[in-house]
Amino acid sequence: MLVQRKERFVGAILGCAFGDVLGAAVEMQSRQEILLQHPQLVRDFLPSQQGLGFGCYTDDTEMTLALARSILRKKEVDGADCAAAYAETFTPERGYGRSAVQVLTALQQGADWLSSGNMLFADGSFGNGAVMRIAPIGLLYGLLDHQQLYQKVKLAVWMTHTHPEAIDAALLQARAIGLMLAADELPDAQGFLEKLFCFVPESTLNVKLQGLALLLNRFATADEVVAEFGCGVRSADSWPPALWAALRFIDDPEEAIVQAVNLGGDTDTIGAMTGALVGALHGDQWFPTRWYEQLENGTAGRDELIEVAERLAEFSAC
Ligand code: F2R
Ligand code: MG
Ligand code: MG
Repeated sequence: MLVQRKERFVGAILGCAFGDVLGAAVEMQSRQEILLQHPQLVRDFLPSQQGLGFGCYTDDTEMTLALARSILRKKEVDGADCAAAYAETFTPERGYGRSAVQVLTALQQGADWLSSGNMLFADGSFGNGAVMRIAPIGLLYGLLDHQQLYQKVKLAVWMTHTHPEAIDAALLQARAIGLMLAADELPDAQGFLEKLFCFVPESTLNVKLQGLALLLNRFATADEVVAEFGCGVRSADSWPPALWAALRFIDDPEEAIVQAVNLGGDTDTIGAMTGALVGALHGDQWFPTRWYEQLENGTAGRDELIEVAERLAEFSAC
């Protein structure tokens, strides 16, 4: 498997956007509801349920793009600048979480990024808004040692997510993206999970990873994955299913994203996380034409996502 590095950066960023758009139209519908309406599974973009234009992405991709832009302008992960970038980019119509809306509005009004992450929840948000946007960190820094990667992740998410579960999920997704980017053959699922177990031995997410390993080992069905994790907005409920889809359908990136979205629940976000993982492995040669052509391409659309991904790849080579 000889996919070039730059193509993998593009694959991860566009993979995130494809999963986001594919899932957005059915976000928060259960798997049963989706299957009732789409017995052949959701495989094509659908009209938005939030009044966004056809093919438009949501907060998942918007925040990923904002994080990438911040890193490119500062040439490092700068917490204050990340917060400014999220606030500048914030488009409420793209469907943000309740706490995220409050925090980003406060940041626009000059709130301190070091304390903004505890505005709505005293213990911080455990929502998946940190892990959904972490692809740029995974691509650039995913193979750093634990402490170094933890610091980068924390700087990128602290202004919105201070809960340990949200930070650990983002840390694991960043590591997983780094491992996908570095792989020169299709990773074996159990070996891949072993590397993640070792990375966060103390995290509560390790229990989830062990459950995931058992499900993958016995080729469990999508229904069983939903029963095990729930697939809701909580980081621990949605990131393991995204990793499941990526590892279970590791040789078929399009199918991985389709299966991720059709789990139901937080579909755009599960799709975005799976898309970033499989894109970092497979690069940009697998994109379904219909997704590629229908992804929004105005300001901050497809072409800009590709350009930013390529600039990240160039930055990573410096
Ligand atoms: N929010 C959505 N989609 C539904 C909105 C659709 C749209 N507004 C419409 O107009 O129809 N999607 C996006 O939000 C998720 C990412 O959320 P994030 O950034 O983590 O936000 P937040 O607000 O921090 O957390 C989300 C919810 O989780 C619960 N929660 C979090 N921490 C909690 C805690 N410590 N205690 C109790 N509950 C907690 C709350 O219900 C939060 O609102 C992604 O799905 C993205 O696509
Ligand atoms: Mg979203
Ligand atoms: Mg979502």
